[in-house]
Amino acid sequence: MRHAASESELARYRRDGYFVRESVFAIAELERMRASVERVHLRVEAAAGAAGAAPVERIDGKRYQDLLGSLVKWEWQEARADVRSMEPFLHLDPELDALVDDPRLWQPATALCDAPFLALFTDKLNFKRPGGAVFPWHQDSPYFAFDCPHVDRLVSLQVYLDDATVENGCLGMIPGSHLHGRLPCFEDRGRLDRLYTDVDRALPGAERVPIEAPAGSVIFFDGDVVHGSLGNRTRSSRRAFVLTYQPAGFAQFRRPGERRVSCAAGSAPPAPPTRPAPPNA
Ligand SMILES: O=C(O)CCC(=O)C(=O)O
Repeated sequence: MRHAASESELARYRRDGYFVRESVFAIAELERMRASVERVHLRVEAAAGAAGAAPVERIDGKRYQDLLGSLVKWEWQEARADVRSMEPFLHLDPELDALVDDPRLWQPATALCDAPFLALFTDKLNFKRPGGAVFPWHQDSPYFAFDCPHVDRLVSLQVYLDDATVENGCLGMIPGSHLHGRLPCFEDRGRLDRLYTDVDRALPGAERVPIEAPAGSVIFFDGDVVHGSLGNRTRSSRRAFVLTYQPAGFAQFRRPGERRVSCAAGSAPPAPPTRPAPPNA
């Protein structure tokens, strides 16, 4: 498999809980993806304004809404009509959906999931518009564990659609935090805010590494690694999407049925090696 994770990437994943591949997607591909995600944003805005739209629900003071088969989280500031994130989103655009089958994304994940064939677990689109709020430190596994008995076999990846810097709120990681399993959260903080990791208590003095990387870079990460991001202090968006893979044979998290990764000819995992015959057979 041409795009499989290398030994050094696997070692880094085991040690730090993540590794980064820079500039996996070319500019022309990114332009198409950006256009697609902006079309999705426009559709969500239109759906929110349509008669009969599902009501906005407030959880821990933040706005959530079920629109177009997606759980939409609006930007935290009350006056903003920007989507902060939405899960899932691939069902709204066939070109984006085809990314699930892109060998540059699924092939590195096979060894990380310890499975030769994969399916999609969930997909999420994050728009971090100018002024967009922080994403507090958290692990994904406590959230996935609500509806997944094999949470330790999930692997996520984030694709940057724009150059990501500290100023525009790139993803940040706490290397090695996955080795501690599920970490203490803020149990006194509401329904969803309680899922954020209490880093100062759980990992005092831990190093927090900003993942600055060009658009088109991909970060592969473990569900237990603590990650988050700062607010966007620039005048342009920092958009990204996250895919989470699982071994084949399981249904999706927030969509019905299995979405199996399709291995196109030439990109399928190799057949297991045939054992040499014993010398005197
Ligand atoms: O993109 C970000 O700012 C953080 C995203 C994230 O951690 C998540 O969606 O769980």
